[in-house]
Amino acid sequence: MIRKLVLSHPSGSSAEVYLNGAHVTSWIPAGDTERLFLSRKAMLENGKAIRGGIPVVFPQFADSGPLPKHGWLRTTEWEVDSARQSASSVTLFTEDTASTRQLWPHPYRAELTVDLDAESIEVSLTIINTGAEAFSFTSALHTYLAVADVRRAKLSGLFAAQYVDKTDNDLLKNEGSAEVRISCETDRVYIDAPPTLHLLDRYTGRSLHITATRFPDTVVWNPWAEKTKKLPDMDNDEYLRMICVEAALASQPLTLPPQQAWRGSQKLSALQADKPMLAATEKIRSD
Ligand code: TA6
Repeated sequence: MIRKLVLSHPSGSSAEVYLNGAHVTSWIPAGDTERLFLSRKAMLENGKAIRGGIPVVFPQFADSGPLPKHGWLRTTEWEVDSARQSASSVTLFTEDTASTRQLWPHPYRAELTVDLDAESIEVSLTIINTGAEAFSFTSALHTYLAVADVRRAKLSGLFAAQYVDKTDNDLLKNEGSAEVRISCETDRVYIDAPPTLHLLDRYTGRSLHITATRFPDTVVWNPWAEKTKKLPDMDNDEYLRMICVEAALASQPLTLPPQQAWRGSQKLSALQADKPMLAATEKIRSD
């Protein structure tokens, strides 16, 4: 049976975390509605990757090497560290096994901590090299954010950042726009991106601050219509309801010496107070 934890904060905010993948699938800030996208067709089964929420990617981002795409932590059943669990916070962990060592011969411990506050959620991934030799890895928190209509969302903070355009032969480009908008298949790795971004859903007026720590890159992904049809765990129209803004360590692998730890995090903060003002401003601009 697939196991899920429910976190709740006295303010009324809540989050859900599946042990399969240490996968956050829901985040509802206080007085708000769902902020993470989860596909209607997501496979909520042990050993299956979940389409939506916050998949944990390690030790390989995407198909950048010989390992399974995005690694295996997203399909691994994690354990709860009961000494680090409260109503609004939890730490899960997983370690190497004989079968992971067959794929990748390195001992490790991964920990994922989810901290829920009234208007924010912070997800932190710690990788510990428990072996006697250094290893290199890439990683991401592959966050799927919910939007009412991705065509009316805009992501600010990436102006002038260099990115690898995976939909255009991996060409290196410069972001020329102050606001990234999605109007076709988008798959970009922004290299050494600014740590704080702002996502505005112009349809609802809701917005989010997205802050990454020690994940130097940002991945922006939307499969758009054609690719979505090929994804068995996503409905045809659902690409309109999501945008992935991923905290990533993707462009350059990180080398972790033996017995050392690396910790990276992504914090999402809901900006409800700005909502009426932003909605009004956006309405005036788009009229
Ligand atoms: O992070 C973007 C990406 O690497 C895309 O290229 C796309 O394939 C996406 O991840 C989803 O991958 P998945 O294996 O979950 O279908």
